[in-house]
Amino acid sequence: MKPVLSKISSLLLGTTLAVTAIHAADGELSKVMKERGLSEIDVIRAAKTYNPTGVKDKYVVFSSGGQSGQVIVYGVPSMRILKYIAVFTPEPWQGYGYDKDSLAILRQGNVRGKEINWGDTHHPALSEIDGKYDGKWLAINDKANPRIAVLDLEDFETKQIVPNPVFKSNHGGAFFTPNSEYIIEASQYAAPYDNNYHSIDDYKESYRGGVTMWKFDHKIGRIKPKDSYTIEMPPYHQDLSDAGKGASYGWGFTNSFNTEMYTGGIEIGNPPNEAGMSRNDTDFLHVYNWKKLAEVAKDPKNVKIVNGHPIIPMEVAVKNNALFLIPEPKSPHGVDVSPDGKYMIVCGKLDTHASVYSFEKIKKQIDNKEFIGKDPYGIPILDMKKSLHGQAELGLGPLHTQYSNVDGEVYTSLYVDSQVVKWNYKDLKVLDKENVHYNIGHLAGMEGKTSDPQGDYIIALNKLAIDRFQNVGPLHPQNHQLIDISGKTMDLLVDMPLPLGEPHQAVAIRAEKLHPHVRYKMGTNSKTGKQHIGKTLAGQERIERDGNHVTIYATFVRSHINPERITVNKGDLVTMHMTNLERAQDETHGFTIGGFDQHASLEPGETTTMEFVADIEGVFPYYCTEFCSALHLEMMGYMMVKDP
Ligand code: CUK
Ligand code: CUA
Repeated sequence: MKPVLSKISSLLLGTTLAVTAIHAADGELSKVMKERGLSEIDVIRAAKTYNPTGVKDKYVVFSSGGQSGQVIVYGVPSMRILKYIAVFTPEPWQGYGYDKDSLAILRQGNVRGKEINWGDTHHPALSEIDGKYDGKWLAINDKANPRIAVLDLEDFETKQIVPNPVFKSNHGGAFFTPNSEYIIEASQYAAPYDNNYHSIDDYKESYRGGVTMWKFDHKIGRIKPKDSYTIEMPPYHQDLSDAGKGASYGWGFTNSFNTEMYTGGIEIGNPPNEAGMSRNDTDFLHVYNWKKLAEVAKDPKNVKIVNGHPIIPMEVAVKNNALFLIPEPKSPHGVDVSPDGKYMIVCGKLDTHASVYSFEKIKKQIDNKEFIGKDPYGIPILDMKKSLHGQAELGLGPLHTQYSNVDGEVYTSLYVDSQVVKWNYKDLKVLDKENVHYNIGHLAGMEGKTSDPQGDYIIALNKLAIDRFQNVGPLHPQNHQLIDISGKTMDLLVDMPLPLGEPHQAVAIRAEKLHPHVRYKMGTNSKTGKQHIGKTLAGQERIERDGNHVTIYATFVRSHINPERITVNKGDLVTMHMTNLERAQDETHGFTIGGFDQHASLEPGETTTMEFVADIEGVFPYYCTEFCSALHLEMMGYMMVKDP
């Protein structure tokens, strides 16, 4: 036992005193290891992820919540969950979607006038300055109802949802350009831009893919739809994207599949043609100069307007030397730009190789107008071989790649082999493989796709863990596995079950870069960041009536809701502005009135509004829902609804 104990102690504390203390605990440690069946390496791994109470994590991870429509926040290396952020779906604790102000955010996401309370989040993205995370904003896409949401990392709340006016699904977002000038959102399944019926027989003529470049105002953290544009692309299914940086600054890269333009084409009762979407040997990497196209889009002559949104037609993009195709391995997943922007690594599920494209080689062909032909839509095609730095044989089902702090060293997920492979994309040599739990999709490095990757860890994002945790029925938890990459070989440290939707992608940032505030300026509408129209200070509480509209200006402070009695007539519209007057940072109050499907969470200093029609007669106690003081239960009142 001695060697491992001193290893652990120096790992943990590194002082002679500590060594002595741990040696004193020798007997206890051996006993625990024996009782729990732990090996020495288990204990070391545990020590590498254990945070004693009060100790905080080095990194903060923002993970897609998949079908939950949320974002999950957790710490690394402890893998402790810190928050679920409601984005595309109502969230009861935070009152998201249950009070008027947050409902207004959720309803920004209406699609063609329809209320959508569901989302399929895939790819979170942190805002960047000079290709590095700045800890200010987070964006995430909803694949199902193509939308992008923007979250503020000052309070970890959703501030804006922008539906895509022309796409019918997306997958290639969200990705920030290196100075957060734009957020890239590429479509997924080709569909008509307008909202009309188009026969599938007209697929090649009227269905389209595309990439929307959402103009982002980094200062205020909002997308500006009016200054945004979409690059029309052929009806291939567009896929994951990435923004060039450094050497490739100004360019964007988007994968695609189904360049066969297979649309089923079957009669009911016949088996589908499995090879339909996999007939070709390659698909196309789309390469576009968003910087140039942003200028092109400013001239109204260059765009066509669909659903009020400017589209740059393919021929205009081609004429401006700003759109090209390069063959890429079939059914690609990730296109991942290197920290210096000189290389793009593309992996396709149906090819055992990772393909490393050289931007220099691509640029040379573009500058020399050296093309091997055009696709059916007139887009110039570059030679694949001439664009490649090289290929590396990694294994079965390579998907996504993350960079580390060691030059040339990358980590790629292998879906079919259920492995993470460490390799060098410059000399194309495989260095190590680590078995992970099956069904790995993305993997997350620490700032692993910025111009300043940190190394340290890789998180394998695995789907549906059938045997790693207690059986909780046929729907299984997801599994995020933390891997130590600081050594010569990888070492899998710990599994974390996540009982939310598919993990898809996660992004990790150094915790020291985040500076969330702990309370709001008194009377703030957290959704807008501005002073709330319903801000109410102590002594200003009142109930106003205007016809059948009753407006209540209420305050919350331990341990009273003021007013404590509200009488309204059946059928009245009730608007209740609520201000939490507290200054202490953990004095959140909640508010609900039973029977009206209302709930609000009021953080210190926050004002929020709930609004409902008092359409049933009776007596309705209302109360604070957060255990806020010894007199929390007493923090209540009555709403009486009478039939006039
Ligand atoms: S992902 Cu969206 S299908 Cu490989 Cu980015 Cu999971
Ligand atoms: Cu306020 Cu409980």
